[in-house]
Amino acid sequence: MSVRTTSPTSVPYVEYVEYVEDLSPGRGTLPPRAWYASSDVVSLSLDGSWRFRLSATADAEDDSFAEEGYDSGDWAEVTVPGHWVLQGDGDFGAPIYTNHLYPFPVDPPRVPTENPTGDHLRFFDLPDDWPASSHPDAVLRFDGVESCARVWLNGTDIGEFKGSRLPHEFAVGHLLKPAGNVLAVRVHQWSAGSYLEDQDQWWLPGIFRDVTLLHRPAGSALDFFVHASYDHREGTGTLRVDSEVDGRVVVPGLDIDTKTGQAVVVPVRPWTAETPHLYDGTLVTDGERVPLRIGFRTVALEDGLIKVNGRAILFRGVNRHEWHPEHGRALDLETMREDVLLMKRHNVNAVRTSHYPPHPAFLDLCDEYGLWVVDECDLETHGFTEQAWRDNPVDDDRWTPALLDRAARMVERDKNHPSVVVWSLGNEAGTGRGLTAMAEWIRGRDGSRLLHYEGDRNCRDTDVYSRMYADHAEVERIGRGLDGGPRKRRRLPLILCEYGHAMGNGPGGLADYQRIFEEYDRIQGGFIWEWIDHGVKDERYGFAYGGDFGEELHDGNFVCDGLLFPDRTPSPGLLEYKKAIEPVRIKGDGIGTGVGIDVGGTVRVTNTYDFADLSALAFEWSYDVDGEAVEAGALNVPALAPGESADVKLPEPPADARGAETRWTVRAALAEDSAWGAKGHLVAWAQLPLAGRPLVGIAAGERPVRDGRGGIKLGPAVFASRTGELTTVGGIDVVGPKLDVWRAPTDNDMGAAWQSDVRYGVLWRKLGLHRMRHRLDAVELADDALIVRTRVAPAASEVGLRTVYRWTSDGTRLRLTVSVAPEGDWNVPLPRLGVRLGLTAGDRVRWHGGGPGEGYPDTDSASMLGRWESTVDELQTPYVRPQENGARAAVRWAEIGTGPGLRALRVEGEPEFWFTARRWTSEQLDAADHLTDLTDLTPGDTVWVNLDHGQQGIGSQSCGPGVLPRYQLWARPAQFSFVFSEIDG
Ligand code: IPT
Repeated sequence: MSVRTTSPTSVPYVEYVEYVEDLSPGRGTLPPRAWYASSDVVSLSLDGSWRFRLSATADAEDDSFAEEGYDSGDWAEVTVPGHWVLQGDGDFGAPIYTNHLYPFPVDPPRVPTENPTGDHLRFFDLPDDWPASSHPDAVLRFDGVESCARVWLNGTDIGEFKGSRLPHEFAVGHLLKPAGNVLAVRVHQWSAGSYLEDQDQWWLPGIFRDVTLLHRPAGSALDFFVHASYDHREGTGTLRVDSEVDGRVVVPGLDIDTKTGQAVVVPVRPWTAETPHLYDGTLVTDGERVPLRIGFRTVALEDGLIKVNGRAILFRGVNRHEWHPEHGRALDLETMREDVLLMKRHNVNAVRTSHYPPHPAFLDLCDEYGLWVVDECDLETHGFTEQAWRDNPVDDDRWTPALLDRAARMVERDKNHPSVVVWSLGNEAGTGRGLTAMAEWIRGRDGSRLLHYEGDRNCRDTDVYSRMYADHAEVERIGRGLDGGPRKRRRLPLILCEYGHAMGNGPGGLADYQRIFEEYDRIQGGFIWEWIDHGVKDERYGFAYGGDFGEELHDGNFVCDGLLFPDRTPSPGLLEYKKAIEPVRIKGDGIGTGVGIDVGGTVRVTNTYDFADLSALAFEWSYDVDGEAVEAGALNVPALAPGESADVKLPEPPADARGAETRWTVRAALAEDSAWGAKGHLVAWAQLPLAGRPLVGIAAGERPVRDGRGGIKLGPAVFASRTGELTTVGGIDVVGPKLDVWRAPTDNDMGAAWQSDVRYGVLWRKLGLHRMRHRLDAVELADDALIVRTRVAPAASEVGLRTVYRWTSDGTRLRLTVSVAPEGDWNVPLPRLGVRLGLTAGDRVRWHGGGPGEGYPDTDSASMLGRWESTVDELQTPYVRPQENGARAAVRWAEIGTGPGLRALRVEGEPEFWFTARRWTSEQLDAADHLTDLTDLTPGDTVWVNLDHGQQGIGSQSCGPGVLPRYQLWARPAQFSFVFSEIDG
């Protein structure tokens, strides 16, 4: 073993681990090529259980384990694909979460001495059908190893590689034996490559994608490039398959049988994300038949727009990290399919593979089901922002070979996917010559797709102007072309490669973005950040996030910012997004005038797909009285072409609903089962108000009287005479109600620490809105009302809310009118404004209002008016870090009681209100860090109910703009009423 000095700091270093800090992408690997499976290539999956030994440093053990005959008897086992830190019950270290900080000293390319190193061993025999003659041509493929691996087969050192989420292949035929093969892989958590992989995610070392041995017969295809373009004027496709090895290309469905390298022009059905038509074909070489799935489409930048097949497209996208709560980034095919199906079912049409090429099978699914893909390279050097980007590898020529290697591995692997329409150089890597070199190489290799990189603000190397988290006003300005900027950029379309930060409750304002996207041609949509919460399943917490593994540096729950909860349950954010981006717009002729629709009017239906007509959808109307559909029928909507609208007549409304609130609900659903959704799956909908809700009005006949036992009686209610607080309504015990302005701040309320703009969640706590004091000024018994006067205010401040509760009754019902008059200089909006009351029992809720899920002022598009039912527990939205959640919007009335058909408290609102009920207080919710903090509470019997006149919007400030002014809840004089009664369900 030789020891030498590798750095000016004179650290003696062991040569056999020198490659770890070497800038080169690797040694011994084959040139990158297309990823494909062919029926003639016998393959042997080496996935499964591997022998495993963990060392604390890269040089703790020598490489004798790779030798044949080594006794690994006392080694542990890990599952491949997998990350060792998520296995071994804590014996194999733990995950680390940082957003952009490198969890090691920044001294590129050096990495810490503490460098967890996993030695992996796999023993295998060749299968019986393995063609002996093929040994010379066998290939060993690694689809993903984080972050650096050295490989030995049967004792021979075959090389090493970096580039975690990229494939690496070795020619191994000469080393294979029919039986008793030993594959040894040494994986280092940290390497020079780690500097290029500073994505906002868990650091998860391991062999996390498949390991496969492929035999390659003589005359196999090796590599090929399918060029399949579409001429929308002629309706023809041009197919040319370039193959490293000459052969024929056969596409029976198109009567094509031609030589590789030769172009054929035939009439075809094009591929689009909405109409993912694929033709099955075969590339036939002497030794191999490779199945092809060919999608004809042409991507171009034309008239300053991204066009596919001659038409501008609108991205309704998401950023997808690979995530599974137990397996990290080791995803199985079913999980990938679930992602694709969930996207399709929620009207998502595009995915940015943030921030690395995904498992290749995911792209097959995108081809098959139809999603536009921005395929992003495995590159991020975000941590260099901490030193003003000094020494950034992308601006240092020594790193360029590694960058080019990454670009090539992505492009070569994924070039045959019709779904991939844009290549992205990476994410948050600053700027530099290395990026330009990547862009130039990619353009030279594949001129058929566009190039993206958000960090290239001047669009020097890119084809689209890309931004992240730009606020609505700025996007609108760019839409109008008022953003200035370099000349090249002014001629380019804008996409938001990230927007709508889905951390915790939210994001808010999505529908407002969508309106802008649809209004301005130049804005071609965006990608929500992000698809799924990266919560780690954990016995202690339910789902763990940054800091839960004792990391010395971490970014907390910033890793839980997805539209799906870690277990892939859609969050309200995804439902909101689905509604905001629905591909059909349905509007009433009276919309905007407050009436929604003229009686017997028409609805205007607009097809906002880019390619599909509406023939796949069936429309239905229902006529709803007090939230219940009393009649429904089919609505005949023509199969409108993209962009077309039609006015469609609704039937005569049934006349017998006088005195009730009525509305039309129009739904567009799948007419037949499709590849991704069942017949009846709801795609788009609208509600059109007809007759408004009659006032609840009760005659205030009753007079409050002291009952001589310390109470005041008013109709069905009893109040505490000293405080004027309601204690019972009929037979129902009540605590409160009292004015309440506090909510457990959401991640979006709190905002991101680095943001310079006002963060209201921080100011709320500073002002003390979580510790409001209620001063009682008077309890007055008037002729027909009980009046309680108070002032609600936080300590140490002059601001306050004069609050008067006025109670009246008609004998059976009880009406509360709350009047609020702000005092002092309120320089923050209120979190909420309403009353909170406690009920000693109650587990079921029925309501007429928005549902079935939660809705806040800027997240209520998906909230459908109707009659809904739920348990109190099901009203809770399980945000991984607990925070305000679960409000039902626009509630007309709600009933909360015990068991179906049992006694319940009914609340009618005037006007409509936000309804929230939970088994813990807002203070307990606020104090909780994990869901288990709530479920572990000794459950009190009290159900806390918030009836809110107002709620502050949600916004997206956890990494983006705050709440739009129109959704802010500023303290203003307000008055609102509730009518309480006891009902026997
Ligand atoms: C942006 C990153 O690109 C993404 O990876 C993620 O970190 C996201 O933010 C926040 O969740 S970078 C942003 C700080 C501008």
